[in-house]
Amino acid sequence: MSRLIVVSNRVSPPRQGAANQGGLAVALAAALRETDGLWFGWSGEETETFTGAIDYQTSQGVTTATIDLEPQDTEEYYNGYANRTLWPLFHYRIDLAEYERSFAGGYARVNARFADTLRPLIEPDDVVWVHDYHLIPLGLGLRRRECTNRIGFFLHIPWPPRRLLLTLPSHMQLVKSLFAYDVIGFQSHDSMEAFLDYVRSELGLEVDLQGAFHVAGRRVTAMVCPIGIDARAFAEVAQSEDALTMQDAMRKSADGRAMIVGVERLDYSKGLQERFLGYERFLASHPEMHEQVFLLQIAPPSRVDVGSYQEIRATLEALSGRINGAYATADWVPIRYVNQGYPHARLTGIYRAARVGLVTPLRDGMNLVAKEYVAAQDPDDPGVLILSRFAGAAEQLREALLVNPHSAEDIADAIAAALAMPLAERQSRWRAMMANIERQDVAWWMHRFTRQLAGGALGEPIATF
Ligand code: GDG
Repeated sequence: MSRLIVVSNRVSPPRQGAANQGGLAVALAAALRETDGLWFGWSGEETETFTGAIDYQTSQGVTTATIDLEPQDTEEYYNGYANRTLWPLFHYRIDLAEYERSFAGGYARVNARFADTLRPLIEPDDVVWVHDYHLIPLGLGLRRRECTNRIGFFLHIPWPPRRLLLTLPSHMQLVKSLFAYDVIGFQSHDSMEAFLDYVRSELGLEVDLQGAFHVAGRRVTAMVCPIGIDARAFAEVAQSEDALTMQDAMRKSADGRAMIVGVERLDYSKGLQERFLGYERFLASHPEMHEQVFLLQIAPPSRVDVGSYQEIRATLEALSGRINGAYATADWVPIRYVNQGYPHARLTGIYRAARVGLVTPLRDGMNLVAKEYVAAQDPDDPGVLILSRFAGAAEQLREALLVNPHSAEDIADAIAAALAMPLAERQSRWRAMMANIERQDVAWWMHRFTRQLAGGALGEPIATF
């Protein structure tokens, strides 16, 4: 088996007390351990002048190699091109996308720094797996440094429609740089089709039935590879003491009222504003449900240096204040809006105590919260998942109540339907979703991608299409 080198903007080495670890980090750590591999990325630290010095650390059998970046890199590459240009554009928000040459320059510079530092670490039989929108040109950078290894790329966020991508000044350069990879993985058919549409329409390339095309004498394969969670570990944590204590505390605090839960980083792509408006509509059209229900929205702040994130925070504060002001009574607050994060096990207990999981991103590559909510449920008395049809997860979780997150009425109707859903229907929907989540878990995702990257067959098709 070849040695695996994983490259991502940030690395998350395994920590003591794996309960707090994300499923992705755990799955990658397993593969890295198995192949004696390496995880390469930015340390998250700044240095005045870039040196390319590599900090190696080994923790629980996984070796990480990280580099520090300059403050200007952080500003132009990370806060700039990654989070002010590509993130909004790829989430269909060209109104928020900032096209600055300095950002594009910083992105190219940091990707070249990654390539310079990483290249000497790659040995002839290694397989390299690059992650996410921060590092799209890295594969090309490695090829230019005479790297002939198998190199794959996985995009965690959506790929935007061609007509939106055309607004990016250097769109063609960005797309062509992807052709340096042997395999390009997407979360959903929707994303892969958008990418292939560009490849066909803008570049006139022919794509075969396997999603492969030939360019400059090389074969490039696009594939759908939806990421999953560590479903078994998640269900176990959901029954841990910490989780059950939290579930119990939430039940007591709910005092007989049905809890609806939302959990996400505070990000405009997650549709929080639209969700609050949908819930407000539900309250307006269902006076009989007042004091019977409440929404717990957990939204830890993220990317606080970016202006659009400060704005969405202010908007949500105003909106939750307005809704609570209009509907609250002496002993009932309709929205509990919380800006802090919770440890993993306690979060799982919160999912389990919630009658409804409300997951309504306007666009999302996959959305793991939807899968986590389902995996945490009590099989005998499961809650109902309301899911945006614009999350990648909607291609797999067909038995959720699928909604258009832009429609307040759609959200309001789905909340009413979820709260009224009979036990037998909740159970049968839950079983179907859970079967999918267990089968196509994070290990399945990793093997599907690495098998394709190693040149093997794709294995079982993706279920429920
Ligand atoms: C990107 C793509 C894709 C959140 N609050 C707390 C907490 N979380 C955890 C959740 C979940 C994770 O963060 C969020 O994952 P998502 O998938 O929902 O969203 P992004 O962060 O936007 O991730 C996305 C993903 O990459 C993977 O490919 O699915 O589409 O945008 O695991 O549980 N965890 C804890 N406390 C919190 O308060 N412990």
